[in-house]
Amino acid sequence: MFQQISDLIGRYRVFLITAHERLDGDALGSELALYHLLQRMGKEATIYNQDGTPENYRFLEGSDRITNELPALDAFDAAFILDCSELERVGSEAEKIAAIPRLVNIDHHFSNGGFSDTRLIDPQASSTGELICRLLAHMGFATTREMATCLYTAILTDTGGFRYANTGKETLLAAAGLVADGANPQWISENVYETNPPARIRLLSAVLPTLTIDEGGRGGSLTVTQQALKTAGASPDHAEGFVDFPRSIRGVEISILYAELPDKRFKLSLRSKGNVNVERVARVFGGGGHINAAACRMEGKIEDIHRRVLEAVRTSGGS
Ligand SMILES: [Mn+2]
Repeated sequence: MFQQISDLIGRYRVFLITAHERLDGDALGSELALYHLLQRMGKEATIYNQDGTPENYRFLEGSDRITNELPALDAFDAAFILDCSELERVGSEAEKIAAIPRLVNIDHHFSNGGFSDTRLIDPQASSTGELICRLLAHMGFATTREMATCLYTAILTDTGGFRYANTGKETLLAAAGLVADGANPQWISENVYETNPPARIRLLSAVLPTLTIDEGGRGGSLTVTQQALKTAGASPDHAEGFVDFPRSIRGVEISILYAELPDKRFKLSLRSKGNVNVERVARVFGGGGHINAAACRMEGKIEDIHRRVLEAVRTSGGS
């Protein structure tokens, strides 16, 4: 796998790099590390993402050169599709990107079915960033400080700050290698985790009083209303990650974030711990997702919605 990818990089010249919609640190860090590698090898590389780069990742070198407008695709020899288990994950331009003559998929999701001929897939890896580290080692290419910073960010964020079950010995060794190559853990963590805009914290303070704890302490929820957004001078993006607050409470296994949409409907984000399946709960209301993370949309008054969701948790959630 490594050799195939390294041969392909050697043989061709113009590369597209892309990743999934709703970007995270792994997607961006992996894209930018690969971008820096290709540039240093004298190749032409363009990063295209459907969605914009979240503010807290704009410290990564090269992030200002990412485009959100699909470039003319006939110029590309090959495309790297990073951190995607399916090609569709890149967003609405997936079909056009699929027409690039060679696709290379680097990914670590369990559900990856192998949509490209050339691929590097290992569900045991913590992150796509960790796989790029292995690729660099195989190619014998020195990791520069900027590449190390991007890859450390990828691994840091996909392991939830080295806390999740995917944090293993290999992960920590890879991270240690990146620190040796110039990544600064404290500076990176500060940029990723401690650069909240004040509006986000104002929104949090408006939202925390809506906390509910139900089902004998197993279920927790928060509600973001349009009014709260207005009061805090915040945008819906600022509530990203709020669903983790109820989930962080001792004993809570299912966490729900209700976000009111301008059309009065609610967008639900559901998270769970361990074997508790929130995908089945979301499916009851026409949504979907994974065992531990799912979403759906519902209409009605928040009290009624909450009651219906708890009922669904009782009948279809749980382990
Ligand atoms: Mn990832």
